[in-house]
This record gives sequence, structure tokens and C-alpha cells, in this order.
Amino acid sequence: MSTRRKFLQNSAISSTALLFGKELFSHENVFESVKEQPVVISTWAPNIKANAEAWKILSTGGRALDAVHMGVQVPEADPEDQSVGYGGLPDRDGRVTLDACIMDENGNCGSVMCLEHIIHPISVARLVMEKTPHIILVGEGALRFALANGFKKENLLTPDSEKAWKEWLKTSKYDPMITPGGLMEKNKQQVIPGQLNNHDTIGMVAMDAKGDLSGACTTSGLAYKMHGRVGDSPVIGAGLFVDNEIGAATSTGVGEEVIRIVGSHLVVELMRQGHKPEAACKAAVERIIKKNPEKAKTLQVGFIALNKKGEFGAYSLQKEFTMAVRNTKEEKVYTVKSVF
Ligand code: SD4
Repeated sequence: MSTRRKFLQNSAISSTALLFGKELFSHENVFESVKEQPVVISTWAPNIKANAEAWKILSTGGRALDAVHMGVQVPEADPEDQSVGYGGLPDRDGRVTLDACIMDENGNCGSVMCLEHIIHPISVARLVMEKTPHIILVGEGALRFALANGFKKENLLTPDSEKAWKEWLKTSKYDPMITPGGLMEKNKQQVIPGQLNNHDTIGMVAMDAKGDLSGACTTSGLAYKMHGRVGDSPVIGAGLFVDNEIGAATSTGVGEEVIRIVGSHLVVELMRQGHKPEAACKAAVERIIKKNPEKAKTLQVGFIALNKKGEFGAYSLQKEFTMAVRNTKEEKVYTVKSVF
């Protein structure tokens, strides 16, 4: 299996020197690899751990679909991650409601929205894809389907997340300003009541050794949202899109803005038109700004993308967005360039 590196000047990805006490990378670069090489990329630095799980499958010749499925289960099960799965910050009624979707190399996809009590919504989404004639199940119906298929009903509200919600209730201020860098890169003290600093949603896309692409996205959505609110993450085309001929993309940030431009589909279509992944992500971010320049200054949205050659890229509205990458050459976190 051969690989080659291509260092591109003026890349929109800049380096972050140290993560978890480990030197992760030192160059400004875009890694370009031949398509046979497995690669996995994820939104947000802490998801380097999710990539490692996905890598166990990719590095042993497994399917990208299985890799992203297993990879995103890592933050779903992590109570420290207050944006995904168990330990996710609840809605304004104190209910942890989860959104997830998955898409494979054949265009098959599955999604669950506003699912409660199930620690791995991504697994339910995969089952919707594989065992039903449908693509989306929501709320009570999704829960019933999960329970009928052997999933266990659990309390996902951890004491920390309950405490944060109770603090928030004192003001109940819902202001869609979110911190640009994501909760997991700060510490938990950064949960500021009234501020929606909850956005470490994992979007993961991967290419396996055969050159097939798949993706998964899972989140507890924006903290203290209205009960029933669904963001971009489980919406195929918005939070995730895979086209095995072209590439795959996924998003994070304020989902409403991503849905308005059907963001991940847009990124893939821009790659189809010849844009490199990074340029495609940048153009999608610029589309958000064009629609509402003033509002865009107050929001965070980030896209990551992978093309069929194994090239990857990302772009965000605000600074501090990060992307975790794993392939045979590197296990790194990139700080993504931004418009603002
Ligand atoms: C949502 N896009 O529910 C998700 C939130 C997110 O990082 O990505 N947070 O709108």
C-alpha cells in the first residue's frame, strides 16, 4: 500500500502542537493519500479517541461503516462528554434527547431523532437503516423500536449535567450564542448558565482500505433546547452526507444554520464540481455568511470533508474549531482556519 504526502501552501488547516501531552503534528499541511489508504476524520479534538476506535477496524481491513459506527460510540458512552449520548446536557425540561444518523457507501442511511434513554443512538440509527424500510424514526417510535430490538432503557442524565441544567433554570436564558471552541476543549467549569456552549457533536467520516466511504454523526443537540427540537446532526444531507463516487462531509455547530443550506450535501456537491475538501467546506461556510452576515458573526458552524482520493479538509465560521485525523501516517489534531 503506497502513500504520498503533498504539502500545500496556505492550507486552511494550521497546526496544534500538543494534545493530551503528546506531540501530534508539526506542519501546516493537507495530507493527500492514495485512495487505498484508510483514513478517518472527526469533528473536535477529543474525538481523537473515537478515531482510535475506528482505526482498529480500518487498520485491519474492516468496512468504513463499521469503523464510524464503533468510533462514534466512544463519546456516546462517555459521561464526561456533555454533548453526545450518556451525560449529554438536557433540553429545557431536563430531558436528554439524542439525534444520530449513519450513511454507507451505497447510499443507505438511517436516522433517529429526539430519542431518549438509549445510550447508543447511532446503533439504533444503523438498525433503522438495515432492518426497516424507513430512514428516520423519531421520539417515542424510535424508543419503541430500540426496546423491541433489545436496547436497554437507561437514565442518561448524569449528576453533572443535571446540576448544569438546574443552574441554567435560574435564568432560563436561551441565547443561541455558543462558544466557538467546543465544550470538551475547555473544562466543565465552562458550562455557563444561559450560554449554549454545548457543541462537541461528533461527525465522523472514513474511507476504508477498499476505498469505500461511510459516515456517522451523533449528538445530544444544543443544550436547553425546546423539547422536540432537532438540529442538523440526524438530517441526512445537512449534518452528514456520503457519496461514494465523490466524498463525504459532516458538520458541527448551530444546526439550524446548517439545515438552511443543506450543508454536508452542499460540501459534497462542491467537491463534485472540483473543489478540494477544504475549499468546499470554506464555500459552504461562506454561504451561511451570505445568507445572514450579521447573524453569522455570532455563530459557530464547522464542516469537515474527505474526498475519494483520501484528501481531507475543514473550515469554520469562528476560530477554535478542531478536526481529529487518523491514517497510517498520522494521528493528529488540526486547528481549522475560520472566516472570523
Ligand atoms: C445541533 N449541530 O444539534 C448540533 C450541535 C453541535 O457541536 O454540533 N454541536 O445543532
